[in-house]
Amino acid sequence: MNYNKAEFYTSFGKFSQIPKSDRLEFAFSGRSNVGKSSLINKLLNRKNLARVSSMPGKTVTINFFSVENIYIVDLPGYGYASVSKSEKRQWGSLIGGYLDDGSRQLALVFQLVDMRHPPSKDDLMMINYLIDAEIPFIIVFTKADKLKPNARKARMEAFKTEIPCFEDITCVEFSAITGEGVDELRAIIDDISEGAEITPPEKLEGDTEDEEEEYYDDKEDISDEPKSFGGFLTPNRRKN
Ligand SMILES: Nc1nc2c(ncn2[C@@H]2O[C@H](COP(=O)(O)OP(=O)(O)OP(=O)(O)O)[C@@H](O)[C@H]2O)c(=O)[nH]1
Ligand SMILES: [Mg+2]
Repeated sequence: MNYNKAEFYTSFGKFSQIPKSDRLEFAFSGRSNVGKSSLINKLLNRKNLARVSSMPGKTVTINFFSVENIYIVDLPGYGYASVSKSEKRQWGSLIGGYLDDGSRQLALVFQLVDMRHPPSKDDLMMINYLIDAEIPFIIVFTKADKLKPNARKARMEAFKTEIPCFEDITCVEFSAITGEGVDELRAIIDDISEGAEITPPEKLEGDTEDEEEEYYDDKEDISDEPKSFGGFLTPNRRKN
């Protein structure tokens, strides 16, 4: 994938505004200020394509960036203390609507966690949600440049007990300053997007009875299986 070909596509403030999915989507989730926009800029080799906020929590929009045949999706950050109740509600229905929409071709969620601190309550809520909803995800530990080697080792050790199903989750250590981890993230996206079959949205609606039947047959085949793309499987709590 040529990440230099990225363009800002569009921004949505309401779930109902988001058009049907016509490409694989890779979404970046995490609390406000964790470094989502910085990571996306690094990934796409751009200084300020995804706006890095000086005022965290101010923008409650989902931002789509187009790269070749995929979308990179910058989700609004959560957990910002001075956000009003109505803004929190807006956030909840936007993110909830997006992640719950089974018709989207959501290939993978990158759940960002600040490497310097234990995961927040909201981080754990997101991780538990992703596990329970069987949405494939990996964890990206951000701001790796801010920790000295010993402190970093200690944090990585602590995450093993702080994060549920840790041993089953793929983790990448990342820094937007040094670029550590960016090749690994690109390789993950490349792997998934090269192997995936894209379903155009018209097909989902079923123009003919046969096509519709075929679509529902397909759905039945996978209904009992956790969602999986390119080898990333969400951890299955029930086996524990
Ligand atoms: N040292 C260091 N600073 C970082 C890194 N990533 C982000 N930052 C800084 O952290 C702050 C927040 O970064 P953003 O990328 O705007 O965070 P965000 O998750 O997009 O925040 P919201 O859009 O509010 O949800 C900025 O001041 C960045 O410069 C990193 O890897 N290392
Ligand atoms: Mg941001």
